[in-house]
Amino acid sequence: MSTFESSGTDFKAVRQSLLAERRRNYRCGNNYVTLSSIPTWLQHSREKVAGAPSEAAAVSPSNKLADKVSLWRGDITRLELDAVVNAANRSLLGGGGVDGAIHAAAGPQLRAECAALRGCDTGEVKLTQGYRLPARHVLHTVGPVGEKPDLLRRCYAGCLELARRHGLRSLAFPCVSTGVFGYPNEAAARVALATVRTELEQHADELDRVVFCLFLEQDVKAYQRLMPVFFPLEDGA
Ligand code: AR6
Repeated sequence: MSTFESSGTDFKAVRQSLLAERRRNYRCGNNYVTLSSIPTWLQHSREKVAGAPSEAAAVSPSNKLADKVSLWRGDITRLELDAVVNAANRSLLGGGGVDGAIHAAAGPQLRAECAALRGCDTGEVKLTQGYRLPARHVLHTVGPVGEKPDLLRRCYAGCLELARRHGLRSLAFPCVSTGVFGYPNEAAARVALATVRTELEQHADELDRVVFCLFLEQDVKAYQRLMPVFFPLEDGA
């Protein structure tokens, strides 16, 4: 019998009580969304009747990878994941859009931690705690202004790499750069999906789920159309 077992500590009960304590402090109250309530692309595709794809798949089919990604529409500050990504600016001191929403929900401790980080260059990523967010951590990345695919790719790949280095297995991306920073929506969606696909091909076992958090109707339409291109299923959906 191990020391842990012989100590009689019920680790599951301890974890549950710590989670209950954290949940009491969420800014969104009981309005949080758990990972298990978000269907994966594989689950979603099996439930709906697939229409004819408008574009050929860019990669080979993989149900395993399609079971690691999700589309979810709504406010990223409600997601109870290991991390959410913030589309920040180089000061890291907050702003409008999703950045403003994340800072408002996390509370002033987030700004204090960000202030100590001394900014972030475009294409780079920095990690903080999530404070009053349901997400335990925030990955702050600074997207490019306008259409600059290499920089946007670095944002997505950098977030996934930093997440893996810290053992964060579930994360959500907003549509980085497509708001105030003016990156065209569909072009940005292609970079996001292609980059996440490549990272998952190499590190699938280190990540449980990547959620594309969509806010605007035009992004919902673009991602729904492009998911079969970058995450095609083995049965042809
Ligand atoms: N949850 C999820 N997505 C959201 C939310 C939300 N609560 N709010 C907005 N979005 P933007 P950027 C979507 O402008 O283009 C800030 O001032 C939004 O509809 O937030 O990278 C920063 O401080 C859009 O689809 O980020 C920077 O100065 C997406 O998030 C600058 O804006 C990104 O839009 C960064 O600009």
